[in-house]
Amino acid sequence: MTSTGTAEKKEGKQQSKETSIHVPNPHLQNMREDVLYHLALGTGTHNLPALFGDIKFVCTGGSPLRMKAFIIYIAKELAIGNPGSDFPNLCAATDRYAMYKAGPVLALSHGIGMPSIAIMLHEVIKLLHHANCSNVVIIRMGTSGGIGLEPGSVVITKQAVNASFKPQLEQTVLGKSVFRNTDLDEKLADELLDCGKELHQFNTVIGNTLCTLDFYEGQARLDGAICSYTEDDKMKYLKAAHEAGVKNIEMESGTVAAMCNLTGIKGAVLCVTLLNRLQGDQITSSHEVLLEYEERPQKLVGHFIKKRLGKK
Ligand code: R2B
Ligand code: URA
Repeated sequence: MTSTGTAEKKEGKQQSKETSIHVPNPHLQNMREDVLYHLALGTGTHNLPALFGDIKFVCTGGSPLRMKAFIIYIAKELAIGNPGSDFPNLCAATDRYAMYKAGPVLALSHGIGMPSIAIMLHEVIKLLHHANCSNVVIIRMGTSGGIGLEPGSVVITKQAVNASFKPQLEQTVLGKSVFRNTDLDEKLADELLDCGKELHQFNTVIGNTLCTLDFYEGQARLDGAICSYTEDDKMKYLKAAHEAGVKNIEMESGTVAAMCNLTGIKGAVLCVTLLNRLQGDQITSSHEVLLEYEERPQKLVGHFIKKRLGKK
C-alpha cells in the first residue's frame, strides 16, 4: 500500500466506512438455519451473499406489477442487462411478495398495510444481514391521499405520524405496548427533495405522513361500508391533520420508519398523492392518469440512484 498524507488517509477512511446491517435480535446467532418463509428463501437453501451481497438500494412498493415495471425501468437507466432482458421473480416459489434485482437495486412488493410490510421488512433485513450487505438504503415508493396538495404531488415523509398525529408507532410485544420512533432520515429526505427539484416534472414536498390501519374509517372516508361520523367530523379531523403538518395519508410509513430506526438502516418514504382529501374520498382519475402518477416516485428514485452511483 502506498503511503498517503494524513488528510487523504482520513478521507479514504471516511469513504470506505461501511455500515453493516444491525439486527437487534440475539437469538439469530444461535440458529443453524434461517428460513425466510414469506420470501421463499433461506440460509440453508440459497447462497445469500452470492445472490444479494451487492445490494445498496432496496426499493419497495405495494404492488408486484409496479415493482416489475420499476426494475425494468431502473435496469434501462443504469444500462444493466440487454434491452428487453427479463428479470425473474426471485421469490417465485411464493405469491406473498414479488422480488426483482438489477445490479445493486432490489425491488420488492410489500402488499397493503403495516402488518404486511412488517413481515417483508423483517425478512428482507435478515436477508441483507445474512448476505453481508452494507450501506443499504430502504425506500418505499407509494401512493397516498394528499391534504391540501394538487393531485400528483410527491410527498417525502419527514415523520410518520399516528392517528393522534404523534411521531410514534405502537407495537404490541408480549401483550404490552411499546412505542417506537418514526422519524425518517433527514439527510436522505433532503437528498430526495433535491432530486425532485432537479427533475422539475412535478411538485415535490417534504412533510409529515399520517399512517393509518385502514383505508376507509382510518382515513376519515365517508364512502366505506361502515361510517359512524358526519361530514363535518371528517373535515375537522382532516383540517386538524393539516394543521399538525400532515401532507398525506397512507398505510405503511410508520413501520418503515420504526424498523429502519431500530436496525440503523437509512430509510425513506415517498408517495404520490392520488387526490386531495379536502375535496373528496373517491379516486376517480382515469387509469392513464393514475399510472402516470404512480411512475413519479419511481422516476425520482431512479434519478436518486443514478446520482448516488455517479451516473448523472
Ligand atoms: C397506499 O395505497 C394503498 C391503499 O390503497 C396502501 O398500501 C397505501 O399505503
Ligand atoms: N392510498 C391511501 O392509503 N389513501 C389514499 O387516499 C390513496 C392511496
